Amino acid sequence: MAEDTGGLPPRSDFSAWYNEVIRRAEIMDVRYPVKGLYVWYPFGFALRSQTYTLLRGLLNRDHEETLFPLLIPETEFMKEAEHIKGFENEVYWVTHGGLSLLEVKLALRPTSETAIYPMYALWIRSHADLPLKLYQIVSTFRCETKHTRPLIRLREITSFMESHTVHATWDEANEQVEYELGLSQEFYRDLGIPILISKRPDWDKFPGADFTMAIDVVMPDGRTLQIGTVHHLGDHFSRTFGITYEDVNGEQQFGLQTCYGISERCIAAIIGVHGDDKGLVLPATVAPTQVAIIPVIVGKRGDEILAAGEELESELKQSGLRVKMDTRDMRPGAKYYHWELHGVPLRVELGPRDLDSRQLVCVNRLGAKTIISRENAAESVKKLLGEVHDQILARAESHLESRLMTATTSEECCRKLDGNVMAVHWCGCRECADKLEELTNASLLGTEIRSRYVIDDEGPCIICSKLGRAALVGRSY
Ligand code: P5A
Ligand code: ZN
Repeated sequence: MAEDTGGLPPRSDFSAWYNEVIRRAEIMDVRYPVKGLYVWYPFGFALRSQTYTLLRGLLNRDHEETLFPLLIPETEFMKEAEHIKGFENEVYWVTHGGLSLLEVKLALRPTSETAIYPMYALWIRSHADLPLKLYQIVSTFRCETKHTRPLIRLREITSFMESHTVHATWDEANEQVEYELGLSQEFYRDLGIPILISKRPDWDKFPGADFTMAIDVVMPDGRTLQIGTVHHLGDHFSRTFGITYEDVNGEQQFGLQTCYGISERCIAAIIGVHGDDKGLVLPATVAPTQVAIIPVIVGKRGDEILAAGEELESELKQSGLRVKMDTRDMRPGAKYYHWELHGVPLRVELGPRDLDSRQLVCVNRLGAKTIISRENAAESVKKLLGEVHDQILARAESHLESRLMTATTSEECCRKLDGNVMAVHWCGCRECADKLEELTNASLLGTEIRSRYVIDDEGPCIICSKLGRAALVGRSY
């Protein structure tokens, strides 16, 4: 019925559903008059705050937060050749201060390597200064030429977490790469999102990196979204920017570096992976409201019900839960619809019968109803929130599993690719990859797949039949 879904397209029509849910659930307003720039509604912003509080908590275990300027002088930006090549088509330049032309034009950072590393060169003197591990969460600007989309492909990335580390040795930097992949795994597990980790092919690595490890999620339409990358930078940037340290023998050495980035694509992943025909389904870890209390007022006991609701609300809040009692003058059904659309993990219905029986009717966002006792309500509610989290993770995992397929010929790969991600064997040569990409109209996402996958480590290359290794092929956002 039109009223029930409020005009939300079915999630099977993912692109239409996504655009509509972002608007109706008040995540972002897309009407800002600059292409690729969007406005966070307060509800979307609250979701962003919760999600980035979670991310900060993980990072703060071994990084420190910092803040660097937005503007980068052209002279610094132009120092690292590969880095320039990778970004020159996407950089916005500030050329004027008022009416006068600037002597050195200034880049709006597309990422902050060239802002941060000249300062690292000043800060790092000896091995005692290492490792250095800083991160910042800032806006970055990329004049993307591909189709822009809220949270997915932005020209102002408003929630760019970038970490930049310096180490004494290549191996130590490599351990940091592993550590940050583990951290991402934990972050996405807390969001109930199963991920694929793989090594991007050489031609697709970050400009200026030794190698790039990528984190991908499979969206409901089977297309992959890169929701994080960890790069081993080797000594490319430290040679360019003169980041050196004196080792224990008194000799000058170049620092070895990593960088790591996550953007608001993580929120696109939450929305896309968990949502359903009714709207958002938010993991309790980051839902701005974890529990909605809906007073069901029939007959004359309105005041009594509201008082009981307030008491419950403050009791749950005191136990650390994010709770809202919805006292608006609307039918309960309309309120249920509102909170479902906004993804609230649990609603508690409170009517006269529940007062008398000292019970609470709890309905989770997946529709499961549980009756709990009014005594120790906070404890029971927390247990229910844990259960619904496990359920959405399990559902997301089985979705991922159902979308992962294998193929041994390019013809089979082509046939199965629509809506799926393929695991194949590939010999590692560029020509075979080009041919495969051309035949399938998809990309070779990566090798050295870390996450669970469905193919032997080795097998004959899907194109040339020489010995190959497992690789992922998919169509990506
Ligand atoms: C790592 C942080 C970097 O920029 N420098 C500092 C490194 N890597 S990256 O792969 O180019 O970007 C990191 C992650 O940011 C997301 N991302 C985007 N999100 C939204 N809109 C965009 N236009 C956009 N571009 C990149 C991706 O998730 C990427 O992995
Ligand atoms: Zn081959």
